[in-house]
Amino acid sequence: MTDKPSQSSGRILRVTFVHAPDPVYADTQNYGAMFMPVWAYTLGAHIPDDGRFRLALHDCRFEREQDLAEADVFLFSGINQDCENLERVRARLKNRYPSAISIIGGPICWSFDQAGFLEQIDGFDHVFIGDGEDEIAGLLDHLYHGRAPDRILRQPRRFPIAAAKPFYRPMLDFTVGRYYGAVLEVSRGCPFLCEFCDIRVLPDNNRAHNKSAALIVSELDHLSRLGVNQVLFACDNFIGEPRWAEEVIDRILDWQERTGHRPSLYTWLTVNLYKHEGLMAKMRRAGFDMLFIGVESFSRNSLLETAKVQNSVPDMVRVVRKIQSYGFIVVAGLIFGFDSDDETCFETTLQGLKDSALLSGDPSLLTALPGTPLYRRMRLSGRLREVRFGLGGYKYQTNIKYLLPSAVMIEGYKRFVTGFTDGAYQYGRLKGFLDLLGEGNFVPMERKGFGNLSLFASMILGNPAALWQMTQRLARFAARPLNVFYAFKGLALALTRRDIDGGFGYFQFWIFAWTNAVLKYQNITARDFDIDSVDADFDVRDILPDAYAATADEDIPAGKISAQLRATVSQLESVVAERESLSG
Ligand code: B12
Ligand code: SF4
Repeated sequence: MTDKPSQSSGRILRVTFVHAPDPVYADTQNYGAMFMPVWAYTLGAHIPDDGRFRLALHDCRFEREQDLAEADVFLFSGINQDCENLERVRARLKNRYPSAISIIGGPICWSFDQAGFLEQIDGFDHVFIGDGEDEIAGLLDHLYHGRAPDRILRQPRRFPIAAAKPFYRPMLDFTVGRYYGAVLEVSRGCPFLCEFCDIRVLPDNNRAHNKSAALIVSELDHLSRLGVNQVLFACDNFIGEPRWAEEVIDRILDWQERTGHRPSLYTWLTVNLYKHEGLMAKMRRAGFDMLFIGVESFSRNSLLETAKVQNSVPDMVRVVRKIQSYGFIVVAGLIFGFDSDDETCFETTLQGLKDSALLSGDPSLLTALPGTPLYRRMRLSGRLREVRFGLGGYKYQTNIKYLLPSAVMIEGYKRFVTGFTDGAYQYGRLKGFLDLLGEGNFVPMERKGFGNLSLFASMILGNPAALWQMTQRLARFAARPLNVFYAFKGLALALTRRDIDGGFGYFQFWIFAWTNAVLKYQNITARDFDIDSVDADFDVRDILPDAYAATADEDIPAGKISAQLRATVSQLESVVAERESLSG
C-alpha cells in the first residue's frame, strides 16, 4: 500500500486497483506466466501527490480475494473474457464493503459499449470508456469531495501519449518482481485498415501515437536496475511510424553501450518490416528477440478480403523467411474462416508455415469484434451469432456464421492440428529455421531470450493450476514416443550447429511452442467447437450486404474508408462470382 506524499491533513480516500482477470484464461492462455497490470501502474502515476489518496494494488492472481482490504474506491479493469470474474469479485466486495464505490475501465468497456452490452457490467457504480490518464484525477477528486460522477463516463480523445509519465514507481518497485519480466507501453494505434481489427476503429487510433524515445529508455533503465531482463514493448504496431521506431532503437543502443544493460525485447509489428533491412539489423542488436506479426493467412485472396494490404505481398513465404533470417522468432497470428477461404486453407497454412520456417504460429477462428467493419458486415447480413463472453466448456466458440460448412471447418482444423503437432513436421520447422540463420543476415544477441524457460519454470512452481498444466503437457507429449525421438533429434541439431550463436535458445522456444500445441490441440474433437455456418439456402451475394459501404462511418479520412472498402468489396465480389459460376 502506498500513500501519495501528504501535503494536506484532511481525510484520505483509499483507492485500490483490483486486477482480477479470468483465472481459467489467465492460466491456459499464458501457461502460467503472469504479466503485470500495466493499467494500474499507468493510472497510478496520474493521481495527484497531494496526500488525499492512498493507493493499493491487489492482484487476485497472487493475493487471496479474502485478503482484499477495505477501501473507499475499487478500480477494476479487464478485457471482454474477464467479464464474469470481474463481476463476481465486484459483487463480493460490495457485500463486504457496501459503501465502497466501484469503477470499471479498460478494453472491456469500449468493446461492450460498441456491442451494446454495457448492461453486462451494470453492477459497477461507474463505467469508464477510453483512456484514463487525463481523467483519473478529476474522477477521484469528485469522489473525494463526495460528488457523484456520471454513471457512464466517456473520454473520446486519445491521451497524447507523448506526454506520458513514468510508471507509478512506489507500486511498480514493490511488485514487479512477481511478474514475467515487464510490459512497457511504447505506442498506441496503427495506420492500417484490416477489416476484422478493433484497434484501427478506436477513436483516433488509425495512426501512431508514440511515447518519447527518452521516456522509453529511462523506463527501461529503471526496470533493468530492478533486475528485469525481459521487456514486452506493448503497442499495436511498433513500426506504424518507422522513423520513430528507428529513433527508439538508436537510443536503446546508445543506452546499452553506456550502461551494459541488455534486456530482451518482444513487440508487435507488421510484415512490412521486411522492407527495412537496416532497421532489422539494429533491432537485433538492441535485443529484439521475438516479434508478433499478424500473418493471418497464406492466401492472398483472404488477405485482400480483410484489406490487410500490407500483407498481400507477392510471396509471403519469402517475406517471413527474410525477417526470420536476422534471427527474430516470428510469432505468427493466423486466422481461418475468411469468406475467401476454401477447404484447402488448412493444408495451405501447414505448408506455408513449413516453407517459411516459422517456429511459432497459433491459429484462431475468425471472430467479429464489436465496432469493426467485419462486425457491421456480419450484422447487416444476419450472420452474427449470440454467444456469451466465456467459453462454457468449449475450446473454440465464435460469433459469426462462416461460409464454409462448420463440419468442413472442424474437420479441416482437426487435420491441421494432426499435421501441425506431428514430430517430423515440427523437426522440419526447426531445421528450416536454423538453416535460415545460416543465410548471411543473422545478428546474434549477447543475452538471454525473451522466452526464458528457467524464469517461466520459477514462475509456475508456486501455481498449482500451472503445474498441473505442465504435467499434462509433458504427459501428453511423451505419450507419443515419436515426439520424444524428434525432441532429442531437435536438441542434437541445435547443439551441434556451432555456426549459430544461441541455438539452444531457439530449441527452447521450439519445444515450448510445440508442447503448447500438443497441450492445446491433441485429442481435440468436434465437441470442442461451438461454431456455426450459414444455412444451405443462404444467398452468397449477401456476404456483401447492400448497406455495407453506406454505413461505413468511422472517424478516419474518407480516402482510408474507401481504400478498405475497395479491397474488401472487390475480393468478396470475386468470391460471389466464383460461387455462382460453380453453382451453374
Ligand atoms: C500487452 C498486451 C498483451 C500481453 C500482456 C498483457 C498484460 N499486461 O496482461 C499478452 C501478450 C500476454 C496479451 C495477451 C492477450 N491479449 Co492482449 N494486449 C496487449 C496490448 C497490446 C497492450 C495492453 C496494455 O498494456 N496497454 C496499456 C494500458 C495502459 O492500456 P489499457 O489497459 O487499455 O488502459 C488504459 C485505458 O483502457 C484506461 N483504463 C484501463 N483500465 C481502467 C480502469 C479505470 C478505473 C479507468 C478510469 C480507466 C482505465 O486507462 C488506461 C490508460 O489510458 C493490448 C492492445 C492495446 N494497445 O491496448 C492487447 C489487448 C488488451 N489484448 C487483447 C486480447 C484479446 C488478448 C488475448 C485474449 C489474446 C489471445 N487470444 O490469447 C490474450 C489474453 C491473455 C490473458 N488471459 O491474460 C485485446 C482485448 C480486446 C477485448 N476488448 O477484450 C487487446 C485490446 C488487443 C485487441 N484490440 O485485440 N496481451
Ligand atoms: S495491422 Fe494489426 S493492428 Fe493494424 S489494423 Fe491490421 S490487425 Fe489491426
